Amino acid sequence: MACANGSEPAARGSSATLKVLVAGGFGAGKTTFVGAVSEIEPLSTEELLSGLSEAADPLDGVEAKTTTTVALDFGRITLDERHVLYLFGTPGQQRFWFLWEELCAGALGAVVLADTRRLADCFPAVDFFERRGIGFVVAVNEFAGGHRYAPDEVRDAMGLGPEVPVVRCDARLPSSGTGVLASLVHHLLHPNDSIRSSCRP
Ligand SMILES: Nc1nc2c(ncn2[C@@H]2O[C@H](COP(=O)(O)OP(=O)(O)OP(=O)(O)O)[C@@H](O)[C@H]2O)c(=O)[nH]1
Ligand SMILES: [Mg+2]
Repeated sequence: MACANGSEPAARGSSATLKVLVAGGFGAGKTTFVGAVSEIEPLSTEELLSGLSEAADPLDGVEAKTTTTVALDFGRITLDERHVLYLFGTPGQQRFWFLWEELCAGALGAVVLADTRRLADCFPAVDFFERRGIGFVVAVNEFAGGHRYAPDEVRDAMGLGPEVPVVRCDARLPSSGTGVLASLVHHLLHPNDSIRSSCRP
């Protein structure tokens, strides 16, 4: 398994760092997800949304949103005494997408958060990871008031292959986020499994 620096896991006695990206469309819940699962106070780079940015990234469905990530989110999970997982949340607004290239260096895999009220917003993240051969899972963040779709309905709407896990989550809940990460690890270890999960992590 590759590590954050692209090398093999460290030898017995030393530690290995693993890097996972949390991506998705504007306002899909990336910062919330990283903050919920991180064992440390997450690093976030939130700035107030301006009226000008709303022209480029409409707030339809996320009207309560007042800030946006302008660089990255960063969190950490210690898996055991030798393995530490670093989580990097990507910025959602299109004008910051150039940062994704830097953020994905050495990434093991990715979580693509989807908001079914604005499903197309996560297509660029799916394309980004597919083009780079980075394994990912799609986690449908179920917002209050949004229609609850079955994972296979989301898979079909997104044109995903059967091997890409689609799971449902609540980005605010640590247990739910951990379940999503477990799905990702399973997918990375068994990329050809035809997973058609309908379980909520
Ligand atoms: N009801 C509900 N609200 C959520 C959930 N996840 C996130 N939110 C709220 O949705 C808003 C957007 O969440 P963020 O975590 O900032 O989204 P983001 O994807 O990081 O946004 P950008 O960085 O601007 O692209 C916040 O007000 C969250 O509190 C969820 O699962 N359910
Ligand atoms: Mg954010």
